[in-house]
Amino acid sequence: MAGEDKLKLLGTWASPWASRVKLALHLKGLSYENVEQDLHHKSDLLLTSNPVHKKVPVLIHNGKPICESVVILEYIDDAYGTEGPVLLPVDPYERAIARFWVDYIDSKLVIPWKVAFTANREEEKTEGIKQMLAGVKTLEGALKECPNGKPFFGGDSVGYVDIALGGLLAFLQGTEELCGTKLFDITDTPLLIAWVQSFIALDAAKAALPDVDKLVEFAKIRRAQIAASIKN
Ligand SMILES: N[C@@H](CCC(=O)N[C@@H](CS)C(=O)NCC(=O)O)C(=O)O
Repeated sequence: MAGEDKLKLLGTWASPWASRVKLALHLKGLSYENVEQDLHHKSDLLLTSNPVHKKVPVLIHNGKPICESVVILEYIDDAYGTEGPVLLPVDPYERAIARFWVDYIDSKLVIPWKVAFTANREEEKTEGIKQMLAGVKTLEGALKECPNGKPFFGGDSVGYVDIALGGLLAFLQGTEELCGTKLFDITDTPLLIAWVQSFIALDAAKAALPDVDKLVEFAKIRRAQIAASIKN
């Protein structure tokens, strides 16, 4: 894959889904061009690369676009299997289990997170947080099932589930700050607390994840914009 191999990422700094892709690229040690997108004025490159959803992230590999963060993660693993760590388990059953948990993260954590992170109404925020706390507790159970107390869902090293959750990490921490609720708690989720510490210590996480304070400021502005658009 060396030589003329070219990777271009269309993303935004405040996208948890783009963060997933960045994490995978850094973990694999792949160099890429990061092309920051303005989602209020979508570029022709974004519109032609993702004509169906018109969303980031899009990974363009030698001119060919791949869309949807989890599809991109699997593509990176398929296309660069021999470079860096393998993200998805090799065993078909283990692969299926990893895919199950990524789907769980996207449906049971991401959807209520969007509500909690952007809602202006207190009841909406509370409901979003309640659902997230339930989701986080279930993930704690999943981590407990991992053999021999390994630090990551992927075992000794970071895998597909870790990247899917890790891409959200700064956003979950920002939500804790914005909503004044601890999502990861030493009593209820001690394994996830340890997971967070192991994850943020990774060079890939340092390179790929956005600054939490910057995200919180960004979310406050977004909330104000949403509130103003509801009033008008
Ligand atoms: N399911 C998609 C979600 C991507 C997504 O929602 N991207 C947002 C940015 S965080 C976006 O591009 N929004 C622009 C829009 O909705 O017009 C994935 O996993 O890649």
